[in-house]
Amino acid sequence: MSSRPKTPPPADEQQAMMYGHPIPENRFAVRDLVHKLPGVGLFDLRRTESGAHTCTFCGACQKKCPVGCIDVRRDPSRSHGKGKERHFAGTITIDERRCMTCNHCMEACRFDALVPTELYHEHRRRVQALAHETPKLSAGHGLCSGCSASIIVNQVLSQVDSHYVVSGATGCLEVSTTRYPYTAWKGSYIHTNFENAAATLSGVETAFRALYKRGRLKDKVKFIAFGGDGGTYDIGLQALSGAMERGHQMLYVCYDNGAYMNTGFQRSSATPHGAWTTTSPVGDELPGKLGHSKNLTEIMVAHRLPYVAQSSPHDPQDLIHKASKALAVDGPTFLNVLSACPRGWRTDNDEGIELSRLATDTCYWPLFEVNQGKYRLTYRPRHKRPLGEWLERQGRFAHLALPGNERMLGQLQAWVDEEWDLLLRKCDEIPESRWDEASSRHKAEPFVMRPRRAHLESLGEPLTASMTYTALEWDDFDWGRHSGFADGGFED
Ligand SMILES: Cc1ncc(C[n+]2csc(CCOP(=O)(O)OP(=O)(O)O)c2C)c(N)n1
Ligand code: SF4
Ligand code: SF4
Ligand code: SF4
Repeated sequence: MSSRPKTPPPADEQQAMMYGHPIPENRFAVRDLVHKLPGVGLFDLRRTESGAHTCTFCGACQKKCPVGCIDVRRDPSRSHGKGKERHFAGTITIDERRCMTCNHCMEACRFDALVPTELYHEHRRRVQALAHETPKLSAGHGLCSGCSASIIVNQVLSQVDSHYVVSGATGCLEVSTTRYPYTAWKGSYIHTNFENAAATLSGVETAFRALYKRGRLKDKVKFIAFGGDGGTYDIGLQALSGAMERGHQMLYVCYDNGAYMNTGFQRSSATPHGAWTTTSPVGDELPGKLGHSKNLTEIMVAHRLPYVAQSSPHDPQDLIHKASKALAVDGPTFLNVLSACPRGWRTDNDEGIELSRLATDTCYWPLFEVNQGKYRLTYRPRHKRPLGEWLERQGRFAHLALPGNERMLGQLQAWVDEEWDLLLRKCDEIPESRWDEASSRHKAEPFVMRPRRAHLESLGEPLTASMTYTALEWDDFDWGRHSGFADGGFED
């Protein structure tokens, strides 16, 4: 094995490896692009014959971008004329590195002002090729519809180009993808106990290292562990900490859905303050979970790992780039990824990706990385949204809108603001108070939380965990034929 830790190549070198040339750095103004970088970026502004651009800086493209990479600002002081002669001035800033070439911005533009360049088409071909590549987790697994866990696995494993061994901690992802005698995993997969995914993998990695040393193995193998927040923040923390401290070459991915979902929504130390779970019920005695969630990403940073990052599957460019960086390191790395759970969050199945974006736009779940100890924010929302916008869409928080719970809502918002400011300082970013005073709605006017009617109506009923199968289906199931239970197998 080579000496470790090995630094991943710088971002532009990685892009050069992927695309043959670096993607233009971070943010740029289309204005600048037109004048200074013709044909280099992904987008261009359409111009009339007289050379005037056709953009009205209306912001429709910004609203439609699912990953939030467009920032439009109209400059009224430089806009002039009337009716058809009206000319608008402003800036469009596009963070091209997170663009996933979905076309939504261009489809939203009524003036066909935003046009794709050749580079956009090339980039789109590559994104589509990646998406159409055979996923490493096959269809037909038993995860609920709308569960983000499988999306996370496929995005992370899309960056593995060698043999790999996955160790899966017991949890929804594990039980739903390995129902005996079937498996949804296309590579080597070890089912480990709830608490020891990292310990099992460190043993496997050590065994492979011994085989390399003796010359009995030549091919490189990647080692990746997946665990839910219960298996990572709580019960597997000791095994994880040990594996990271010993410096095993492995990437540990926590898919954080904020509770022990598989066993019927019990609170974990990742459960947000105020959330309903079956062990933090809402009633006369308790208003949901007491206390804020543990900051596991910071705990992993404190292990002085070469690479630690926080990401979310709604932004595939962010997650796959972080996975590729982490996998390039010959040492221990860690990714904490937000994972929407429609069952436990009490939402519709199709809301997970949108809610994940809202979690980053409210700064509940910031996207950042710590590369060789250096913090970098990888997404800064143009408008920091009030936390209530994320909470009101989830049934597990509906009670926070009831009279008497205002204090808890305020506490949650204050906690998010404090954590966000702390992170901004670590990342050497402008404090929120100076970012854009007018852009933070909750600072300008108090936010009133309005959960959906269905969420409010369900508050009166005792909320219980309901399993994927109905009781009838459980009874009908032929255990003897399909599982290990009948012949004395174990449940884990
Ligand atoms: C030592 C031990 N305690 C409890 C269990 C029961 N159990 C299996 S999965 C699970 C919840 C897993 O939660 P999490 O890790 O958050 O993953 P999720 O189900 O949310 O995907 C529990 C409590 C177990 N298998 N082993
Ligand atoms: S590119 Fe189109 S949608 Fe975007 S701000 Fe300009 S006119 Fe509006
Ligand atoms: S193509 Fe999609 S991801 Fe890229 S800027 Fe437009 S809306 Fe955003
Ligand atoms: S209960 Fe939640 S985490 Fe588990 S499979 Fe269903 S959606 Fe995914």
